[in-house]
Amino acid sequence: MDLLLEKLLEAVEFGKVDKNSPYPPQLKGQDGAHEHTINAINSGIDPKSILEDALIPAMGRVGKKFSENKIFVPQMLMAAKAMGTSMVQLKPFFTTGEIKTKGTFIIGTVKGDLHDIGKNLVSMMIEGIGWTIVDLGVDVGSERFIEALKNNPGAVVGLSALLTTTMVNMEETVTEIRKQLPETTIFIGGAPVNNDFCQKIGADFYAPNPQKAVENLKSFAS
Ligand code: B12
Repeated sequence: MDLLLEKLLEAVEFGKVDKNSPYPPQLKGQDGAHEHTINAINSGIDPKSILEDALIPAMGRVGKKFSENKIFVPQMLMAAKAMGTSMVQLKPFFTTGEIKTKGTFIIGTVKGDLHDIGKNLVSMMIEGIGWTIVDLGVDVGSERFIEALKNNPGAVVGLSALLTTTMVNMEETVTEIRKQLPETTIFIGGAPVNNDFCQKIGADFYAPNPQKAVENLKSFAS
């Protein structure tokens, strides 16, 4: 792998946000995710490769260490912060798509769940193919999804869940949307969900990553 990407992966994995950030002590004074991302972009590395070969694997490593009790929530938060710093630099590359909007995509992380990195990535990519994004944020209950759908007739909605314990809230949200606005097209995503779950709860599309979501959206909306 390119050395710049390796350095970026390490910075995100260990939660080194930028050069001035004192955390983690072993990387004090060294460049962080901010600088490595800018260097990678300036050296011509494809932003898609920055995302797929450095940032996403870094979060994968963080998750593995967390599940093995090798790190704890504060370290996970610092890694998320470092990833967010990189994403700020990458966003312009994923959102320079067509100017004319193709439709409105409402997105949120379901009630009880505070994870938003995946949701933000999906938003960025969908915005990049010309859709208007209404981002409801995290910990979003069914009533807020429904309110947003009523305010944006015909919009597509995307639900994200990262915890097995919040999958039930995703199901509840889909059920409520089906009751009140049965024609709505519903996308779901997030690490613990899959196609079987999508069918079981009556959502329309499951996508394991933003690329698949974009493909589904293009085929469905064309
Ligand atoms: C970073 C992180 C955190 C950060 C979140 C910061 C933030 N701003 O998001 C913090 C520290 C806050 C956190 C907290 C917790 N976390 Co956490 N977290 C993670 C971690 C390491 C990475 C998640 C991530 O961002 N992945 C990278 C992104 C890019 O991937 P993604 O989210 O899966 O999204 C992709 C796809 O799923 C898909 N997608 C996602 N959403 C959507 C939506 C749509 C519509 C579509 C189409 C696609 C799609 O596209 C995305 C891009 O490819 C994961 C481990 C892991 N590897 O997943 C644990 C993990 C999810 N967390 C876990 C846990 C247990 C917790 C806590 C309960 C810990 C605690 N004891 O407090 C709390 C819960 C807080 C809450 N109420 O939500 C567990 C969940 C276990 C489970 N199965 O339920 C995991 C799996 C870690 C582990 N191995 O145990 N966490």
